Amino acid sequence: MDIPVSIALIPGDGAGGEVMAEAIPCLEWARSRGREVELLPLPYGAEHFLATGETLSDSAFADLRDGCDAILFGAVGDPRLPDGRHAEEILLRLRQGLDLTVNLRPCRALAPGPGPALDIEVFRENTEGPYCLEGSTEPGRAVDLAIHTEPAVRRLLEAAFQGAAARRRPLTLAHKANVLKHGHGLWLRVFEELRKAHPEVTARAMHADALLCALVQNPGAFGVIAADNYLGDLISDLCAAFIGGMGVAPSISWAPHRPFRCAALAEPVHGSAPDIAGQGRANPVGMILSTALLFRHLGWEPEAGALEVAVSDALANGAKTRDLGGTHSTAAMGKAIRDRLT
Ligand code: GGG
Repeated sequence: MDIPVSIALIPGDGAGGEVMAEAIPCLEWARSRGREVELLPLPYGAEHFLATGETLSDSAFADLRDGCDAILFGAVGDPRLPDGRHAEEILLRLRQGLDLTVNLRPCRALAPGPGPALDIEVFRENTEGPYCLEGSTEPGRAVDLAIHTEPAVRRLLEAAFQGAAARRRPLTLAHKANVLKHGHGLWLRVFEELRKAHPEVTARAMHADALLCALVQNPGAFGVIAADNYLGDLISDLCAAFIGGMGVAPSISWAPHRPFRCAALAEPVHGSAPDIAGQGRANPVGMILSTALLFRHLGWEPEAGALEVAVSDALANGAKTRDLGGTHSTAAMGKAIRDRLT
């Protein structure tokens, strides 16, 4: 018998809980097909912090790091906690503490449409850049440090080159090395080295501003885009708009060098959406497609593909939440997708 895969479930805040409720039956469906999986629901988020004072304690982090194989995450962010500290101490700590360098945000047309089929994968570095949380606020002056280290840059770019080679897609590096000479200079140097080592990949580097302009004008011309944490965040959010918005955009982060047992975290791109949370209006597609990415990461390709087909088929047959112009509730959308799983 296989050793069960242990997956921690952290719904987090707001709409995170509602979309997680639609992902859990997909995990149970995989189990019903013989996948050995153990689910570990965990309470971390605003409600837990307000009740206990705990965001993610050192021992809770260590339990996750050493005791599970992957995390399925909803969203963090709560208007009652406007400084966002709990979000940093939970989500950024998991991304950085588990060294989840590679954040993949695929962006594919979900249902057939009139235009050219969109098929972009953004590889975003996930632990460094200006999101390293180092800086200061002084009277009249504020500093956010952006740190880029060669091992993380190299891991991200290696993954992007491998992704581009596997899917025979062109690779574009987004950078601003004309201004950010040190950090993005490092990105350009490593990119150039890997470009020579991967002659099978058509690869080019572009200034991010020119790239964004070209992306809006002709998204079909792009395949894989690699970027640092900040640019990757923004570029992938723009890409999400091409396929229906943040509600449908999935992501998975992983540590290719596997420093710990827990080496992956899948989550929708969207946040906790406090404006619609608790109303059954959140779109579960981003969360369910993130679950599919997790299945693929675990080597469960048949289940990953079936889930993606079920989402496309549900959308193509008119099942849509309000953000896509439909009337389905979160639960009805989740059911429409699950009904297509055999
Ligand atoms: N699943 C991604 C996530 O939770 N990101 C955090 C975030 O964007 N929080 C802001 C918010 O929820 O408004």
